[in-house]
Amino acid sequence: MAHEDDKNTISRRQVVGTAAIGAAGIAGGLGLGKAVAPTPAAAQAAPSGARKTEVAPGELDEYYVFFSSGQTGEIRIIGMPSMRELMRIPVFNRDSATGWGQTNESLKILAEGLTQETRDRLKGRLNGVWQNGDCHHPHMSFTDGTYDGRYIFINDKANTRLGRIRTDIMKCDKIIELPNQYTIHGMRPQKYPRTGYVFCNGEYEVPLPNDGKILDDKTKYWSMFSAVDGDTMKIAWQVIVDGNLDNTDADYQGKYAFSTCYNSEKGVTLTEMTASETDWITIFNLKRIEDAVKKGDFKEMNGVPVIDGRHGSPYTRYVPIPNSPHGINTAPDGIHVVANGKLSPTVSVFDVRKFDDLFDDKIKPRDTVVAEPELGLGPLHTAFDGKGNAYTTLFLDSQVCKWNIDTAKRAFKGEKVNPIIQKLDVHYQPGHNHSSMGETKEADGKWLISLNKFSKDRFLNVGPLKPENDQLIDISGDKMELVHDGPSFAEPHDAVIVHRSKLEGKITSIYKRDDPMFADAVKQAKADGVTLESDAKVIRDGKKVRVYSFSSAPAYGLESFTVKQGDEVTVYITNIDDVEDLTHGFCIVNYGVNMEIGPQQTSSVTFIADKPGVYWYFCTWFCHAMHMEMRGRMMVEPQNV
Ligand code: RUQ
Ligand code: CUA
Repeated sequence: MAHEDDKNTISRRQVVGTAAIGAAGIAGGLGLGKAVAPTPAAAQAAPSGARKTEVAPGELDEYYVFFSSGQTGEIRIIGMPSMRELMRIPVFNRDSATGWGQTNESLKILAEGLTQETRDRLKGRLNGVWQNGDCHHPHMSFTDGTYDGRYIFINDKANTRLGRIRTDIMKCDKIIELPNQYTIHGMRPQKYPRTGYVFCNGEYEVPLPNDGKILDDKTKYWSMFSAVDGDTMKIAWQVIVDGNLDNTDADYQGKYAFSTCYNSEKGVTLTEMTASETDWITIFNLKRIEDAVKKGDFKEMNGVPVIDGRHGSPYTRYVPIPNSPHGINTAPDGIHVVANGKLSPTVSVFDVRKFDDLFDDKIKPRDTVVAEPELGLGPLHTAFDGKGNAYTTLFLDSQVCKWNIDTAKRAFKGEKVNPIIQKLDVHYQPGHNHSSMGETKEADGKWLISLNKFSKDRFLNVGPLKPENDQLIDISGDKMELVHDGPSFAEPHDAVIVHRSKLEGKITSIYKRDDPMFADAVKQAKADGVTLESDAKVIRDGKKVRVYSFSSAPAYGLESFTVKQGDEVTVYITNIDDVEDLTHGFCIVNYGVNMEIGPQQTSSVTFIADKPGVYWYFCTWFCHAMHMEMRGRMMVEPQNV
């Protein structure tokens, strides 16, 4: 097979180096137990840095940072450079404050994109929706190579879902579960001409269909690459690949997407997965795949056109690179793509312009590699400053390495030059990093965040579970300078840094009454002859009771309502306050109910009135001097009265 031959063209130096690192890394448990001690000089960079991060009271930050939150399942918005947390957006989690995962509006979003199979599995339990998620990669939608301020996308590795956040209200509005795939790890939106596709990597290999008929025969396990239409949030097509898929990125030409593979062996144990000295990146030819869908060169699986992209197919190419690559990042120059070696101390730099020739079989896969600098131990992700420099996290070395792409290319051709410019200690063990506007063609070279997996001694001790440490680094000068330590709860994997100009004028403070988020409530009210903004009444429909109320600080439209034990009660509250920052809540004591109702929003929740008695409901958002008095009674009559 073609790729076998290509492996031999990787230089012996790299292979030997890779072997040593791979063995040492695994033997040392990937070095987790032994953090490299920080150099005191680097650790003491804070005083001069503190002023750079200062955003005076009342002043606004220059950037929005959208952080994923790993197994917490939400998105967090942080202002930069102050690193103040501004908001949390629940997506795959259940949220006590906002009622996400409990209100009818959020349950609809959480449930409607699930596959029929999952919906059947969840019928009658867990509110019909998954309660957990694992968010890794938040990314904004693009137009013409830069952020367009429409959406934020986020993957759920745990339950194979893709979520979308509307930036006008900063709430999740769509979630889709991908069929034929188990996990979404790498996720990136198409950069050009626009998003367009959102690419989703299936990391774990499984038998397809995964119905229990094949269990332990790993030769029949496959990974899937998926393209979701970011506008409709429907799946467009999938590609079956050899090996597995870790991280992914797209080009600035709209022609290719590419993913790293760390398990080309298709092993199922650590030893098997790391057996080979080389793995590969997989390149996807979007035009050819679209043509195949049109021509019908696919198999339909669960309603999705699935294309065969294994070795020998016209739709993909596999480029062998050293051991178990992880992150893959396209440079803002639109030309270079960096795959990060993880178990190899190298990163591999590709020239996307060569991919055309590769697909036309005019060159060999390894001919697309234009540099392969050795940077240090455990390279995981690379960010860019738009000035030709790259910043790679070194997990095992606990450092960020700044290096020059052009110098690396010259060194690859044999010139005696050193691409490495500076190594900065970070604390400790960085995974992702991200530079300001760095994944767009408008990378501005001002800031870098290093998302460190371990904080150890950097903060007051809070017990066995420590925060992570997201460190802010000033990269505007010749030297990187560490300026801020930022603790964070489980477990931001990644973040994107968006200049505030990309969102200016796009974010609203007051809901529009025709917002699709609560269109169902509006429809139901209309059917019931109720005006949500002014009516306060109870409508009985057999054992179903619909309670319509509004809220206006500091009172609810209904001072009390009465239902019968066993009724299925739906409460609709419309916040008629038309004032910025005047959110109300609705919580029923000992009924486990709470929700957020923003200005001009309608929220609803459904529950069974299972216990008779008097239950006060109250407002949970401090809205008025008489917020404490903003309450009323739900009276539940016993069944046999
Ligand atoms: S991965 S630490 Cu889930 Cu983005 Cu690299
Ligand atoms: Cu309304 Cu507090």
